[in-house]
Amino acid sequence: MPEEKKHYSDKASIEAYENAKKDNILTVYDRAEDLRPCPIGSVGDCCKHCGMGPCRIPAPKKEGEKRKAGLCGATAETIAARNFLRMIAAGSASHSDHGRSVAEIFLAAAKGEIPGYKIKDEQKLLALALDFGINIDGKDMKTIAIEVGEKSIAQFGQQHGELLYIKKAPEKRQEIWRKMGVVPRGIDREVVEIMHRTHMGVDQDYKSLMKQGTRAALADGWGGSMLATDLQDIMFGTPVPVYAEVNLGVLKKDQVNIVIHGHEPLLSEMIVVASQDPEIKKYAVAKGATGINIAGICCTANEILMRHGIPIAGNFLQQELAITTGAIDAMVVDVQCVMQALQNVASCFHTKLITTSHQAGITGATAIPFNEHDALNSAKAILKTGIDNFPNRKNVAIPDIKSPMIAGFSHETINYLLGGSFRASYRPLNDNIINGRIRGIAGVVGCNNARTTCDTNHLTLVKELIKNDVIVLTTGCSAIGCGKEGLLTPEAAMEFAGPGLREVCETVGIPPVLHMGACVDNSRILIAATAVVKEGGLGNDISDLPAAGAAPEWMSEKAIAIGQYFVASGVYTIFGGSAFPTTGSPEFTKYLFEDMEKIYGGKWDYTNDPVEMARKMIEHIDKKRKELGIDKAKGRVLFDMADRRELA
Ligand code: NFS
Ligand code: SF4
Repeated sequence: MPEEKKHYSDKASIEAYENAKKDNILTVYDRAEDLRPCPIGSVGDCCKHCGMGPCRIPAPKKEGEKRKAGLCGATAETIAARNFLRMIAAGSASHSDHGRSVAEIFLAAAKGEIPGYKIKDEQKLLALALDFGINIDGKDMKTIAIEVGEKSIAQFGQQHGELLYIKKAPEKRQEIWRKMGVVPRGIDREVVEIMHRTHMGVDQDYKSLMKQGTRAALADGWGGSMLATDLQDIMFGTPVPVYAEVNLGVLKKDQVNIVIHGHEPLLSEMIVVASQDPEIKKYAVAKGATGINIAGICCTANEILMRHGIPIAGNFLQQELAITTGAIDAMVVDVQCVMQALQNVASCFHTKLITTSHQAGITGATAIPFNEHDALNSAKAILKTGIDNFPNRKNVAIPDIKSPMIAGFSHETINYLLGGSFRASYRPLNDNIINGRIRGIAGVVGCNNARTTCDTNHLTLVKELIKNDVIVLTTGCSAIGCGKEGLLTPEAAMEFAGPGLREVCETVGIPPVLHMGACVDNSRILIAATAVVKEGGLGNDISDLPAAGAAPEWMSEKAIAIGQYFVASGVYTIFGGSAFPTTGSPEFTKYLFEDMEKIYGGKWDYTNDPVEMARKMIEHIDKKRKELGIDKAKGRVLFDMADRRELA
């Protein structure tokens, strides 16, 4: 048995977890103690793609012993690669199906078929129309929006040619993809082709398999995810910096607490609107509450945080704990990362678990299917269910702990903040990278994993990076973890950042860790990286940048899809968590961890030690600085007055 590790690192969760324990309520870490991961499956050595298996083929214990193959003869490499591809398929499908839902609502909204949704960011609509090659001359907004909506939906079912977004990548990147034959045709097609090629007895060569894995992952990052982000921004507004609070302490004792959990902002946007309706507020007061408090969990939380400053109750491993406070009157879920254990925990309290997606049936939960044609009333019905439940509360124990944070760093906002309103640009960022005040850029993203202490890998890594003058872009549950720790404030620069990064943060007034949104918003990081390339002076491809990516506590299949599209976009990408899902096959793993770099300029890596992870990322950043010839500029460079004027 490994030594007992701490489960949570933040005080609110520790308190809530101990309370739950006292009441004999078991949550994810208790189950983790009871159920060990399979050592064979966790490293990719098990195939169950046909009825002759599952075939489990761990590496032989004795040296010189021949390794077994599956009944069909599938080797360890093929089995590990097929498993890896199916994770990419599931991850890409999840992000992209989210994107599809958004696109469908977008088109209906553009046509004026669904009241409640409209175009908020016309500027971004026009920019996207141009990206899509739509002629906008003399057309009104409605016509343009309809054309953008139709083109967007067509991206999913397109059978030939290239995804439209591919053209947003640096030229050199596009050439690499074309040369390798991995430019996605249509989003759905690439996912389906993975399922076909990983069926028993089809693709039997890991290099060939990984080509398709890459193509589907690119269809996610430069397809489904990017569409989701852009269309959401156009409908709900492109995020700008916003102040909010995070952690279980955002729940309120005297108000109706409605917690929104999952991933799609389509309904939650409406819930936010509905919660401000005077009639609904009155209804809550009539039931004895002083108001309605909306809070979020996971990526839906990030979506409504970014656009409205709605507080966040917690990240992935806090979902059950939030209910154990006894203060949640309704937890409203849609899709992805919603633990099946929630209903069990909810049944120990008064909490109503409400499932709103026709895609997510949840045994025991209340189903209130979201009807986009009558979105506001759907939202009101959900709120009323929560309000009606408020008087049923019993014991309430909310940890009085929360942290302030600034979120809302879209690519457009960063551009504006750095360059100023007269000439928005990444120039100052590039200059500060070149002169060495900023050593490099890191994307730290992704999940929490109950096989590690919640948030610890993220926080240790992020602190190491900013201490070494690496600016951090963050999304997903990682961003929420950083928020809890106070890293998403400008003050964090004073406390944790190295001298160069601190100076830039102070001058511009930004945190050293920038919250860029939900996991689909990793596409914002791709666009930001491309903007840095296009600004000039740092090479001509993403792979030239002093940049690296990490998912220090990965757990979901979506994380694997994200990892692969970052690698294929030229980024050194390192994962942490209890295991990496291919290490059972050393040859295939070497392909991912070494050979990929020769093809794409980016590669995978893995360590569960966050300090080591930081070291490796910084080493990569320094290598890139050297290749760019900007390694000499390092060291402390003070701002002179001209610099300050330039930045301010
Ligand atoms: Ni990303 Fe967001 Fe969190 Fe992981 Fe799940 S919520 S989409 S998958 S656990 S970061
Ligand atoms: Fe075993 Fe091959 Fe069937 Fe997989 S496909 S379960 S390796 S026989």
